[in-house]
Amino acid sequence: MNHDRILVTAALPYANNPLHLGHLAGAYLPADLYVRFQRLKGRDVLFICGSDEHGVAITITADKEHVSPQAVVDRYHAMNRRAFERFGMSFDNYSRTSIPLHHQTTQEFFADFHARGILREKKEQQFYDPVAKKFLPDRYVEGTCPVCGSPDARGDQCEKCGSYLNPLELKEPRSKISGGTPEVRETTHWYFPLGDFQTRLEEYIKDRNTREEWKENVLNYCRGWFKDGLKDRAVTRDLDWGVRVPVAGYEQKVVYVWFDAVLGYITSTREWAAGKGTPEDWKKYWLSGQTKYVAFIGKDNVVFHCIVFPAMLMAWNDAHGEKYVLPANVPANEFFNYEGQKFSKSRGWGINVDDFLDRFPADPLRYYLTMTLPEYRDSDFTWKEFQAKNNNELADIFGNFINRTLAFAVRTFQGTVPPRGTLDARDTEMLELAARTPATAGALMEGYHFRDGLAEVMNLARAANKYFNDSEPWKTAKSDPARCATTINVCTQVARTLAVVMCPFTPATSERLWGMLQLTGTVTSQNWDTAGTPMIPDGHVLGTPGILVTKIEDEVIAAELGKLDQPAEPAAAPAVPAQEPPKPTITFDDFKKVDLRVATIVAAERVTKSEKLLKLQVEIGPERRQIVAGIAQHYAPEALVGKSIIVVYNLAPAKLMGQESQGMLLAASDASGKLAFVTPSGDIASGGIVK
Ligand code: B3M
Ligand code: ZN
Repeated sequence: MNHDRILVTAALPYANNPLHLGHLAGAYLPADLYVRFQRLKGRDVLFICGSDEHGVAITITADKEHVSPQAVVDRYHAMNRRAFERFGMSFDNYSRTSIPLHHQTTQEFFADFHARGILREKKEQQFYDPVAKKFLPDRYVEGTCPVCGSPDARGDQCEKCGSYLNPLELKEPRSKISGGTPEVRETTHWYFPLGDFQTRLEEYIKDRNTREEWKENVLNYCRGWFKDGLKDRAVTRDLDWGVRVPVAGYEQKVVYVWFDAVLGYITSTREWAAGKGTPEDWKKYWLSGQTKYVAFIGKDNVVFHCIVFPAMLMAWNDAHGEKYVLPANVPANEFFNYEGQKFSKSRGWGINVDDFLDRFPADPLRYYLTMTLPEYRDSDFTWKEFQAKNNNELADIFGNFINRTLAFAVRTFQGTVPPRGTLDARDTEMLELAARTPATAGALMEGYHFRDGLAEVMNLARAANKYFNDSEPWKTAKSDPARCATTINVCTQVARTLAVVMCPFTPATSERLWGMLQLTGTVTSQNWDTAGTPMIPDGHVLGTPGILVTKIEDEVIAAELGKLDQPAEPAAAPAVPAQEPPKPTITFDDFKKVDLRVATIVAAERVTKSEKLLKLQVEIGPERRQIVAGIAQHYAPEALVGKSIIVVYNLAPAKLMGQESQGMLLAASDASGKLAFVTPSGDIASGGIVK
């Protein structure tokens, strides 16, 4: 299919937190790289995003700060929009889900599904606050944790021990609204019948995956969900904040935030079209079979984008002539951590985008993040690496080549591009590499391999530096001026190529380089495919050269590292390692009896009625096994999928809470009660032997 029209969405961030670097590496930077690349390819691209402004994430923040939910989202929407702008995100529209147009989009879908009998009404038991006269969503109930006895457990989870809870399990429950004791009452909610769509969803993903390869982690999540069997999902909630349920008798409830959030992409596109005076234009992107739709997200949003949203669109498409396009791909990244630990606002760990950009320009960050993207596994921001990437690569390779080329042209050729004479083998080789690079890097970008794409571009810069060195223009300037002129001409052509192919990664730097080369138009209006063709005429007058990339001094990095030692909150007392008495010495032969192997977790779920146990489906080489592990209080099941673990392969099978366990997972723990599973430090395929 000819995909000249591409719709790109990036997950709508909740407007209750400032964006941090993890957000950028997860979904936003990859989306922007893809979009900027596709625009240079000359494709008709629309890039859509906005703030997710509903749900308990917002109301809880509002309660905590004693302000209205609207005040919370107004503040963070403005803040995040600005942070994205400073980072160089090139959205065509950045909308928000609290606007009337979005309520309209959501109600249209909900009312349509309701009228067509797709939604099912179900009765359930739920806490009710008789003082506030309200049913309480899970996070609005607090009480004593049934697992660890902490008095402040939330209805959905105990922060102290990490257990996931059902609010009805809490001891001494109290309402967060009135503080009083809630009563259990029967209520009704509307459910979307996800299970009815399972076969079609499986077909859909299989079909898309044959057209372009989906990422393995995304497929694994989906397989896990399919294997468990998709179930009906409640799409209404007892909240005051959100889109009103457009069904009589449901005036007190709102639509579940994820039902409305994914539709926010459509709203944002409608808003974009209206804003340019062509309100019907959104349909060109959403309701045309010609559109290729790519949805960029972080891995925690896979189920909503690969299963829930496509099912909703299928449900709509079943009864309407104009059909919505389903994602052609959902490239989800793994998580990105900060100096070895998860970003955490409550622990004051990490750095916000705005704070970062107060200290450094966006491009070094974009360069570093691209080179470190968690494309296949979790990765990590470190200040040292950030400095090294900027200084040793962006500045020393790319920046340096540009500077020496332009400085030479100024010194020796009065700031003009000298004539290109006869090409020798080295010149030809250089120009050929430049000519090839858009195609080789482009193929990688097309397949969402952004880090490899950038590496390919940087290879050109590296080769250009070598070409400059090997050609020794400072010598030929005297001995063979025509040769020298040819060298500098070739270097200038390659500088132009680099300006274009670096543009998705470091747009501001590319634009500055464009200015230094004094070329017409802007770099963003150039064409990717012809970027490698020498186009600058002999005698072209260059602009004023300047430092393209500034190095970051050691002191600056040391200052940032110094801040890490002062956590915003007092740190918990360091854990003392458990002083268990040593076990008796064993021989190597004893040890060899234990068969330890590397396994990959392909699905994980909680064992019903157990606080501690998770049921894992693991792959050990070609084999699949089920392992039951007591780690439910330490890991959310969805965070485990795709992880490499070590299992005892020859342990006699056992039954735990009625569940068969074929092996055991290795984990380490300390006296503080922390527990972490053991993982190979490098990339070892599942089935690998531990010895
Ligand atoms: N706001 C979750 C998140 O920010 C959610 C994404 C919505 S995408 C439609 O991670
Ligand atoms: Zn607890």
